[in-house]
Amino acid sequence: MTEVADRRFMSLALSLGRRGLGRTWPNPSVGCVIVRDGRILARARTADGGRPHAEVTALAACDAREATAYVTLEPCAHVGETPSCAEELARAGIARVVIATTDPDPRTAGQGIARLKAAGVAVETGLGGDEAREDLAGFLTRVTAGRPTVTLKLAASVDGRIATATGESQWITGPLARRDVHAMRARHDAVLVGAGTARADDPTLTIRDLGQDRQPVRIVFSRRLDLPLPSRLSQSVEAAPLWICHGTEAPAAAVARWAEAGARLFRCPTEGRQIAPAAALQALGAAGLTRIFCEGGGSLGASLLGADLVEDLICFTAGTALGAEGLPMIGALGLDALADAPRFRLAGVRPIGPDIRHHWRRR
Ligand code: AOF
Ligand code: ZN
Repeated sequence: MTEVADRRFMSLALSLGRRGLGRTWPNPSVGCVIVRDGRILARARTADGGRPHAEVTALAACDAREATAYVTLEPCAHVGETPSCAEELARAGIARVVIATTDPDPRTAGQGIARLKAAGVAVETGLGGDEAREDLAGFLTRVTAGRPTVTLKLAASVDGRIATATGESQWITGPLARRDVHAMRARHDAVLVGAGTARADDPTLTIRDLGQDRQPVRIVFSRRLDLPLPSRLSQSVEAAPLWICHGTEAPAAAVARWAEAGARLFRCPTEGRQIAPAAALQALGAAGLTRIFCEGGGSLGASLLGADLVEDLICFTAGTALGAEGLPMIGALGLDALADAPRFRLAGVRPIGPDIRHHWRRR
């Protein structure tokens, strides 16, 4: 097989895997393509909810004897509710496996590769590795650091304001940007807002108009759990799960009321006037989340940025100016030196209707 063909099939596996982002947590969304004599026999990604694994689905769809399997993550070595993918690949008679990146899950961590090799399968690792690690960053971070990755979405005027001094903030960016935001929500496991945003906007935080059959979890950080009840969030718990991270000082009565309303509650330590963001993310990682999409507001954004917990920044800019009296899109960071400012590198820039979208990635 030529290198060009290897790259082409791995790139197909990567794009299959990307289609499952936001749909497979707590598991990674893995892509798998099975090829013989340059012809694709089967292709699959990890199923919604995380099982069956990509390899199992692909193997079930073809006779894979003497074929090559392209997988974006090392096939698993453990027997769980699905069989070990490494063993299933070997048993199916696969001759060669091309792996983009290894799986740090301690149940696999190299043992998937070892099992394949022990069974006489040729194994190559690393093709498409950078791209795979980018796509699978949420899962890899959950396994190696115990927390999900965070994408922080901002939308503001050219002078970085999200509202006038009176708090008027609706429709700064246009309808196409809003649609784009909904598509981004769909590629994350959960959507997160702070208590201020939940109170001011009374949002639903569901995905609409995209034919979406699977809703991300909705999360609110509210230190005192003083959120209005009922609200659009509480009235839509049937449509999408609602999780609330609250501080230790939240009144027991409020905790009970929200549990009654169908929310899942996480008691978190506080740091000043905020929920301690690192501790809250650890709790959410333990609950299985791998990718969180944070939509503000400014204090929550600042708290996540200040703790260096933002992997990706998506910033929409609208062609308007709101002036120094407008509300800034990021709250106080308490910085003295420029050297301490969080740094991002540009990963993409695109006009979205009348607005601009910048994608920044952590350095
Ligand atoms: C694969 N192919 O498509 C995925 C894998 O709970 P389980 O038994 O489903 O195992 C989850 C682990 O399997 C997960 O932590 C990760 O290491 C691996 N995910 N592996 O071979 C797949 N999604
Ligand atoms: Zn597996």
